[in-house]
Amino acid sequence: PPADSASRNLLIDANEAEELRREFLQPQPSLPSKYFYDQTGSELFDAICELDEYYPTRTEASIMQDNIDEMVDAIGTAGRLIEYGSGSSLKTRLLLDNMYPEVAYVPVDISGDYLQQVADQLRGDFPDRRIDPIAADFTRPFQLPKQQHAQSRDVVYFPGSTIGNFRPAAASSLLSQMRNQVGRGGGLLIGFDLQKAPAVLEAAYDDRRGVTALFNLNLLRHLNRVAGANFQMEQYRHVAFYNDINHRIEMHLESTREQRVQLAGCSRTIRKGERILTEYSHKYSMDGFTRMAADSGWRRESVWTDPNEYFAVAMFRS
Ligand code: AVI
Repeated sequence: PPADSASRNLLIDANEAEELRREFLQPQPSLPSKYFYDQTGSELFDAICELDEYYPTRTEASIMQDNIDEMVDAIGTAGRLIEYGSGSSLKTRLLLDNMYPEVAYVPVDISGDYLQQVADQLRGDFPDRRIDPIAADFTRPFQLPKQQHAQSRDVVYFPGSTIGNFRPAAASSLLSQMRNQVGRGGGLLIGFDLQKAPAVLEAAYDDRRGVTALFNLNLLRHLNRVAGANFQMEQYRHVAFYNDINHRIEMHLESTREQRVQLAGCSRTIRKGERILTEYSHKYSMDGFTRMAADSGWRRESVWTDPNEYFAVAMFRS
């Protein structure tokens, strides 16, 4: 079949190739944000987190630091902390150091080898803590092993304002999936970015040193490598702006000339000045987020923020 032959020699599977073609061939072309994160992209993202302008990472870390006692009490004395998209688990070390000893840690990540490596390291560093990794794509329903004790509770941990990178409908369905996973009485500890002055937001996504621009452009290089694309990186420029109707940062790559692009077995013309959408990063109000979570079956129990009210970490109960 044409789709399969077109996908031959690609380092992505047929579903991913299909998703790429679907998004790229829309009247407003877009590319899935997950392709930011190859080795180079992950390193660039780490560099973004260190930038003066990029406040979310350090603000969330300080909120955690300042309220860790209340947070571990809200998680509870027994059960599991299930982290969606755990990656290096670096930000979770504070919780691992402080949570009640009967709370197991369940990192969930799509990259199985890396997950095992991280889990081994954590077992060495936290020898008294149960570490039960699960290799899964958390954007699709996945099975958790049954809890051993009836009194134990499951709490999903979803830090980093990653929820903001999902479109509203997908964010809602992810929140519902989490609710179904933990069942009645379960918890959700989640970080989300708050609405603020557009100038602060735009600086965070278009930094002076151009690290975010490189991060955005690297997506093209990644697709050239894994998806048979022929993007000319030097013919695109990074564009990031705040859309204050939809309350989101939008990142695009704008073509500086007309060109024909091949990708995953399809091709299209990109006009001079045309933009390819690469990411949304939604910014919420406290009430707006609480309402969205409520519609997915979550009641807010506590919320912690920083003195500027730039970022929030909230605990919900189902
Ligand atoms: C991973 N995610 C929460 C980041 C964000 O802020 O939306 C990704 C990012 N994009 C550009 N800078 C950072």
